[in-house]
Amino acid sequence: MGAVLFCSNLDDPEEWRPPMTRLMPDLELRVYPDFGKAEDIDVAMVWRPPAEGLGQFKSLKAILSLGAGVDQLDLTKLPPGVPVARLVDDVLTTAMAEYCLLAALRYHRRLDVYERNSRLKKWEYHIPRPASQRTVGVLGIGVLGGATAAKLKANGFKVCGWSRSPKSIAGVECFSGTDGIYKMAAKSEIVICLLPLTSETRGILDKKLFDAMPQGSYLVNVGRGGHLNEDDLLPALDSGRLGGATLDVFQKEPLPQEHRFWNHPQILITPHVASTGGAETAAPQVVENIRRARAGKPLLNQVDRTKGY
Ligand code: NDP
Ligand code: OXD
Repeated sequence: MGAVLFCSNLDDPEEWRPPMTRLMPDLELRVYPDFGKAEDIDVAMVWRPPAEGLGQFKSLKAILSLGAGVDQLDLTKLPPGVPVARLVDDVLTTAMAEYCLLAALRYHRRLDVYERNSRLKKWEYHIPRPASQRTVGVLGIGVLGGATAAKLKANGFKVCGWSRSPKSIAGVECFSGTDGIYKMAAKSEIVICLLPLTSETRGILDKKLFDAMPQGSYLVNVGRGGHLNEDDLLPALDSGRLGGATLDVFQKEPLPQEHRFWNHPQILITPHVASTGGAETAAPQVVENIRRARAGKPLLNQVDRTKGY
């Protein structure tokens, strides 16, 4: 029986050990860098791989991401042929939909404006519009984008979505393909990015997209910092092309103290907390994947290493 490597600078292995051991009593969980003999390790649970990579673990049968995203693993540098799985967790999914609804409602009900006005003691009315007159566009309608679209819909918004493959989702106007994103943007007063970061989606939140959105629209980025062209955002906000941006993810995290985003009155920053998974709820799929890897079976939530998500 092999051992499982746990390697993360963000996650606490002692939160994972009890729920995993309950399901797999003979589990041997070894925490990086105290993993003993490298050849014992047959499964790696990682947020980011160690700096030297995972190449020394010659018996590796699976790499299990501790996140829903896998870009932080840099798939191109992982040992070839080893299957990679990501987390799909109801707690994480619900939290993400909740965050996106909150961000959309904040703009919809102009709380961003009232936050600024209250600091200026400014009494100014903005007559609310019904949510049914406001369209929210969701970039990426997979697990998280799909749940977010459903939550927005349930709260009365008109919802559009963009994905790589064409989709049909009741109550959501679906777009795909390279021109689909601009067609969707043209309708969307709030655009939420829930794409995975790949070579195709890097820098996708750029001037071209902002120019396609209605004047004064809002951006919510909960995908990855690499989706946003940072140099394009500030002129878009300063010119009024965009009315505001809610950013949870950044090219460099934590966001450096000197970064221009911190002081911008129309940017709301949250520290990559839009959603997190729970060890308790995610442990069953991780344990199932350890079993599957050892039995040579396909993994749950297996990533397509060629597509990058
Ligand atoms: P999924 O793989 O379930 O969904 C991804 C969606 O993006 C799919 O609809 C996919 O299209 C679409 N997509 C991918 N590439 C393209 C492309 N080139 N053009 C158009 N659409 C594309 O991922 P999740 O929903 O689970 O997660 C999305 C991302 O959310 C993660 O990768 C991660 O970066 C981020 N995240 C952020 C968190 C935070 O706290 N801020 C927490 C967790 C995740 P198709 O359906 O056709 O494949
Ligand atoms: C994830 C994240 O990918 O927290 O799970 O960003």
